[in-house]
Amino acid sequence: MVQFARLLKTMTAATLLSGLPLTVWAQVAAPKPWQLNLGRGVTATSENAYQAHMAVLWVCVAIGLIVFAAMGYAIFKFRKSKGAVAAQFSHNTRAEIIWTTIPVLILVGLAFPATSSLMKMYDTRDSEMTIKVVGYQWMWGYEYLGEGVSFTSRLDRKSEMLRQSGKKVSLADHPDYLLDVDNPLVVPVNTKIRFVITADDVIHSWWVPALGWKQDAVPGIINDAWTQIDTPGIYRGQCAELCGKDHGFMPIVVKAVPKDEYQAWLAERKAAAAPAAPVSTPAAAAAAPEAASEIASTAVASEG
Ligand SMILES: [Cu+2]
Repeated sequence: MVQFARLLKTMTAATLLSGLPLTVWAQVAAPKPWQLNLGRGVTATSENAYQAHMAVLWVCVAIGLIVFAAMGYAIFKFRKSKGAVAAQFSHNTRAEIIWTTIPVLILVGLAFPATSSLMKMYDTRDSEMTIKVVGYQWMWGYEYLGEGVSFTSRLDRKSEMLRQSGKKVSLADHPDYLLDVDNPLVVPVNTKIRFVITADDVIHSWWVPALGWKQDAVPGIINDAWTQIDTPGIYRGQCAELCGKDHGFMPIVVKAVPKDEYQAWLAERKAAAAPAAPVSTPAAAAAAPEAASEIASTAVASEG
């Protein structure tokens, strides 16, 4: 029994030690070849998801170590060649209470941080700007609500040409093959941005892993989500809902830039925006009256 206690102590120490270099495993936003762990992302949402994932991982590691060590110990210690005789009881109320209560407590303990993260994830209040995202077969439409700026974003020409060529594409041909677009979504850093997401034809899903969420784009329905990126950079993603033959060829590129750079870009875009057709669908306008009225008031303002 003393041996077993010592074993447990060693295992606990090993588990704690292995838990220490969490930061060593920190990942940058873009996935690396042979990356094993979940990426850390660049938003509070992705950080929460990462921490929840690591907490669950280490709980599983600890349970795994305890269970397999106890099993190994029992197999070795109570082996037949040592004359061990199996016990014949079939019920033990105390053991049953223990092995029900402990897992319930572990699950409740894990549910608390997960639930609070989920609640934060769905809280789109106090956002400073809104971008409407519309999924099309097979590209994305972006509209900066109230700014009169909208455009479509589709697979870049170089990826398209390489893909049509039928050759085996290497990193040297295109470092961001199938993950680059003609018009990236430009957003300011340190700004809470609300996204309203819908689709025009079939269900798509807007997914940029570094932001820590994905959201379905469903025709006739407006889903919303938010993000706040603190590190300038380029973050890439893809459509994450099988949407037809070119599902794999409608990537997403988010370019997060400092606020003044964003304002300059927006001004340039506004100036260049000879009246481009807004990427509005009747369904979207019906489901988001405040968005529609915002567009209407912008239109009135620009007419007057
Ligand atoms: Cu799609």
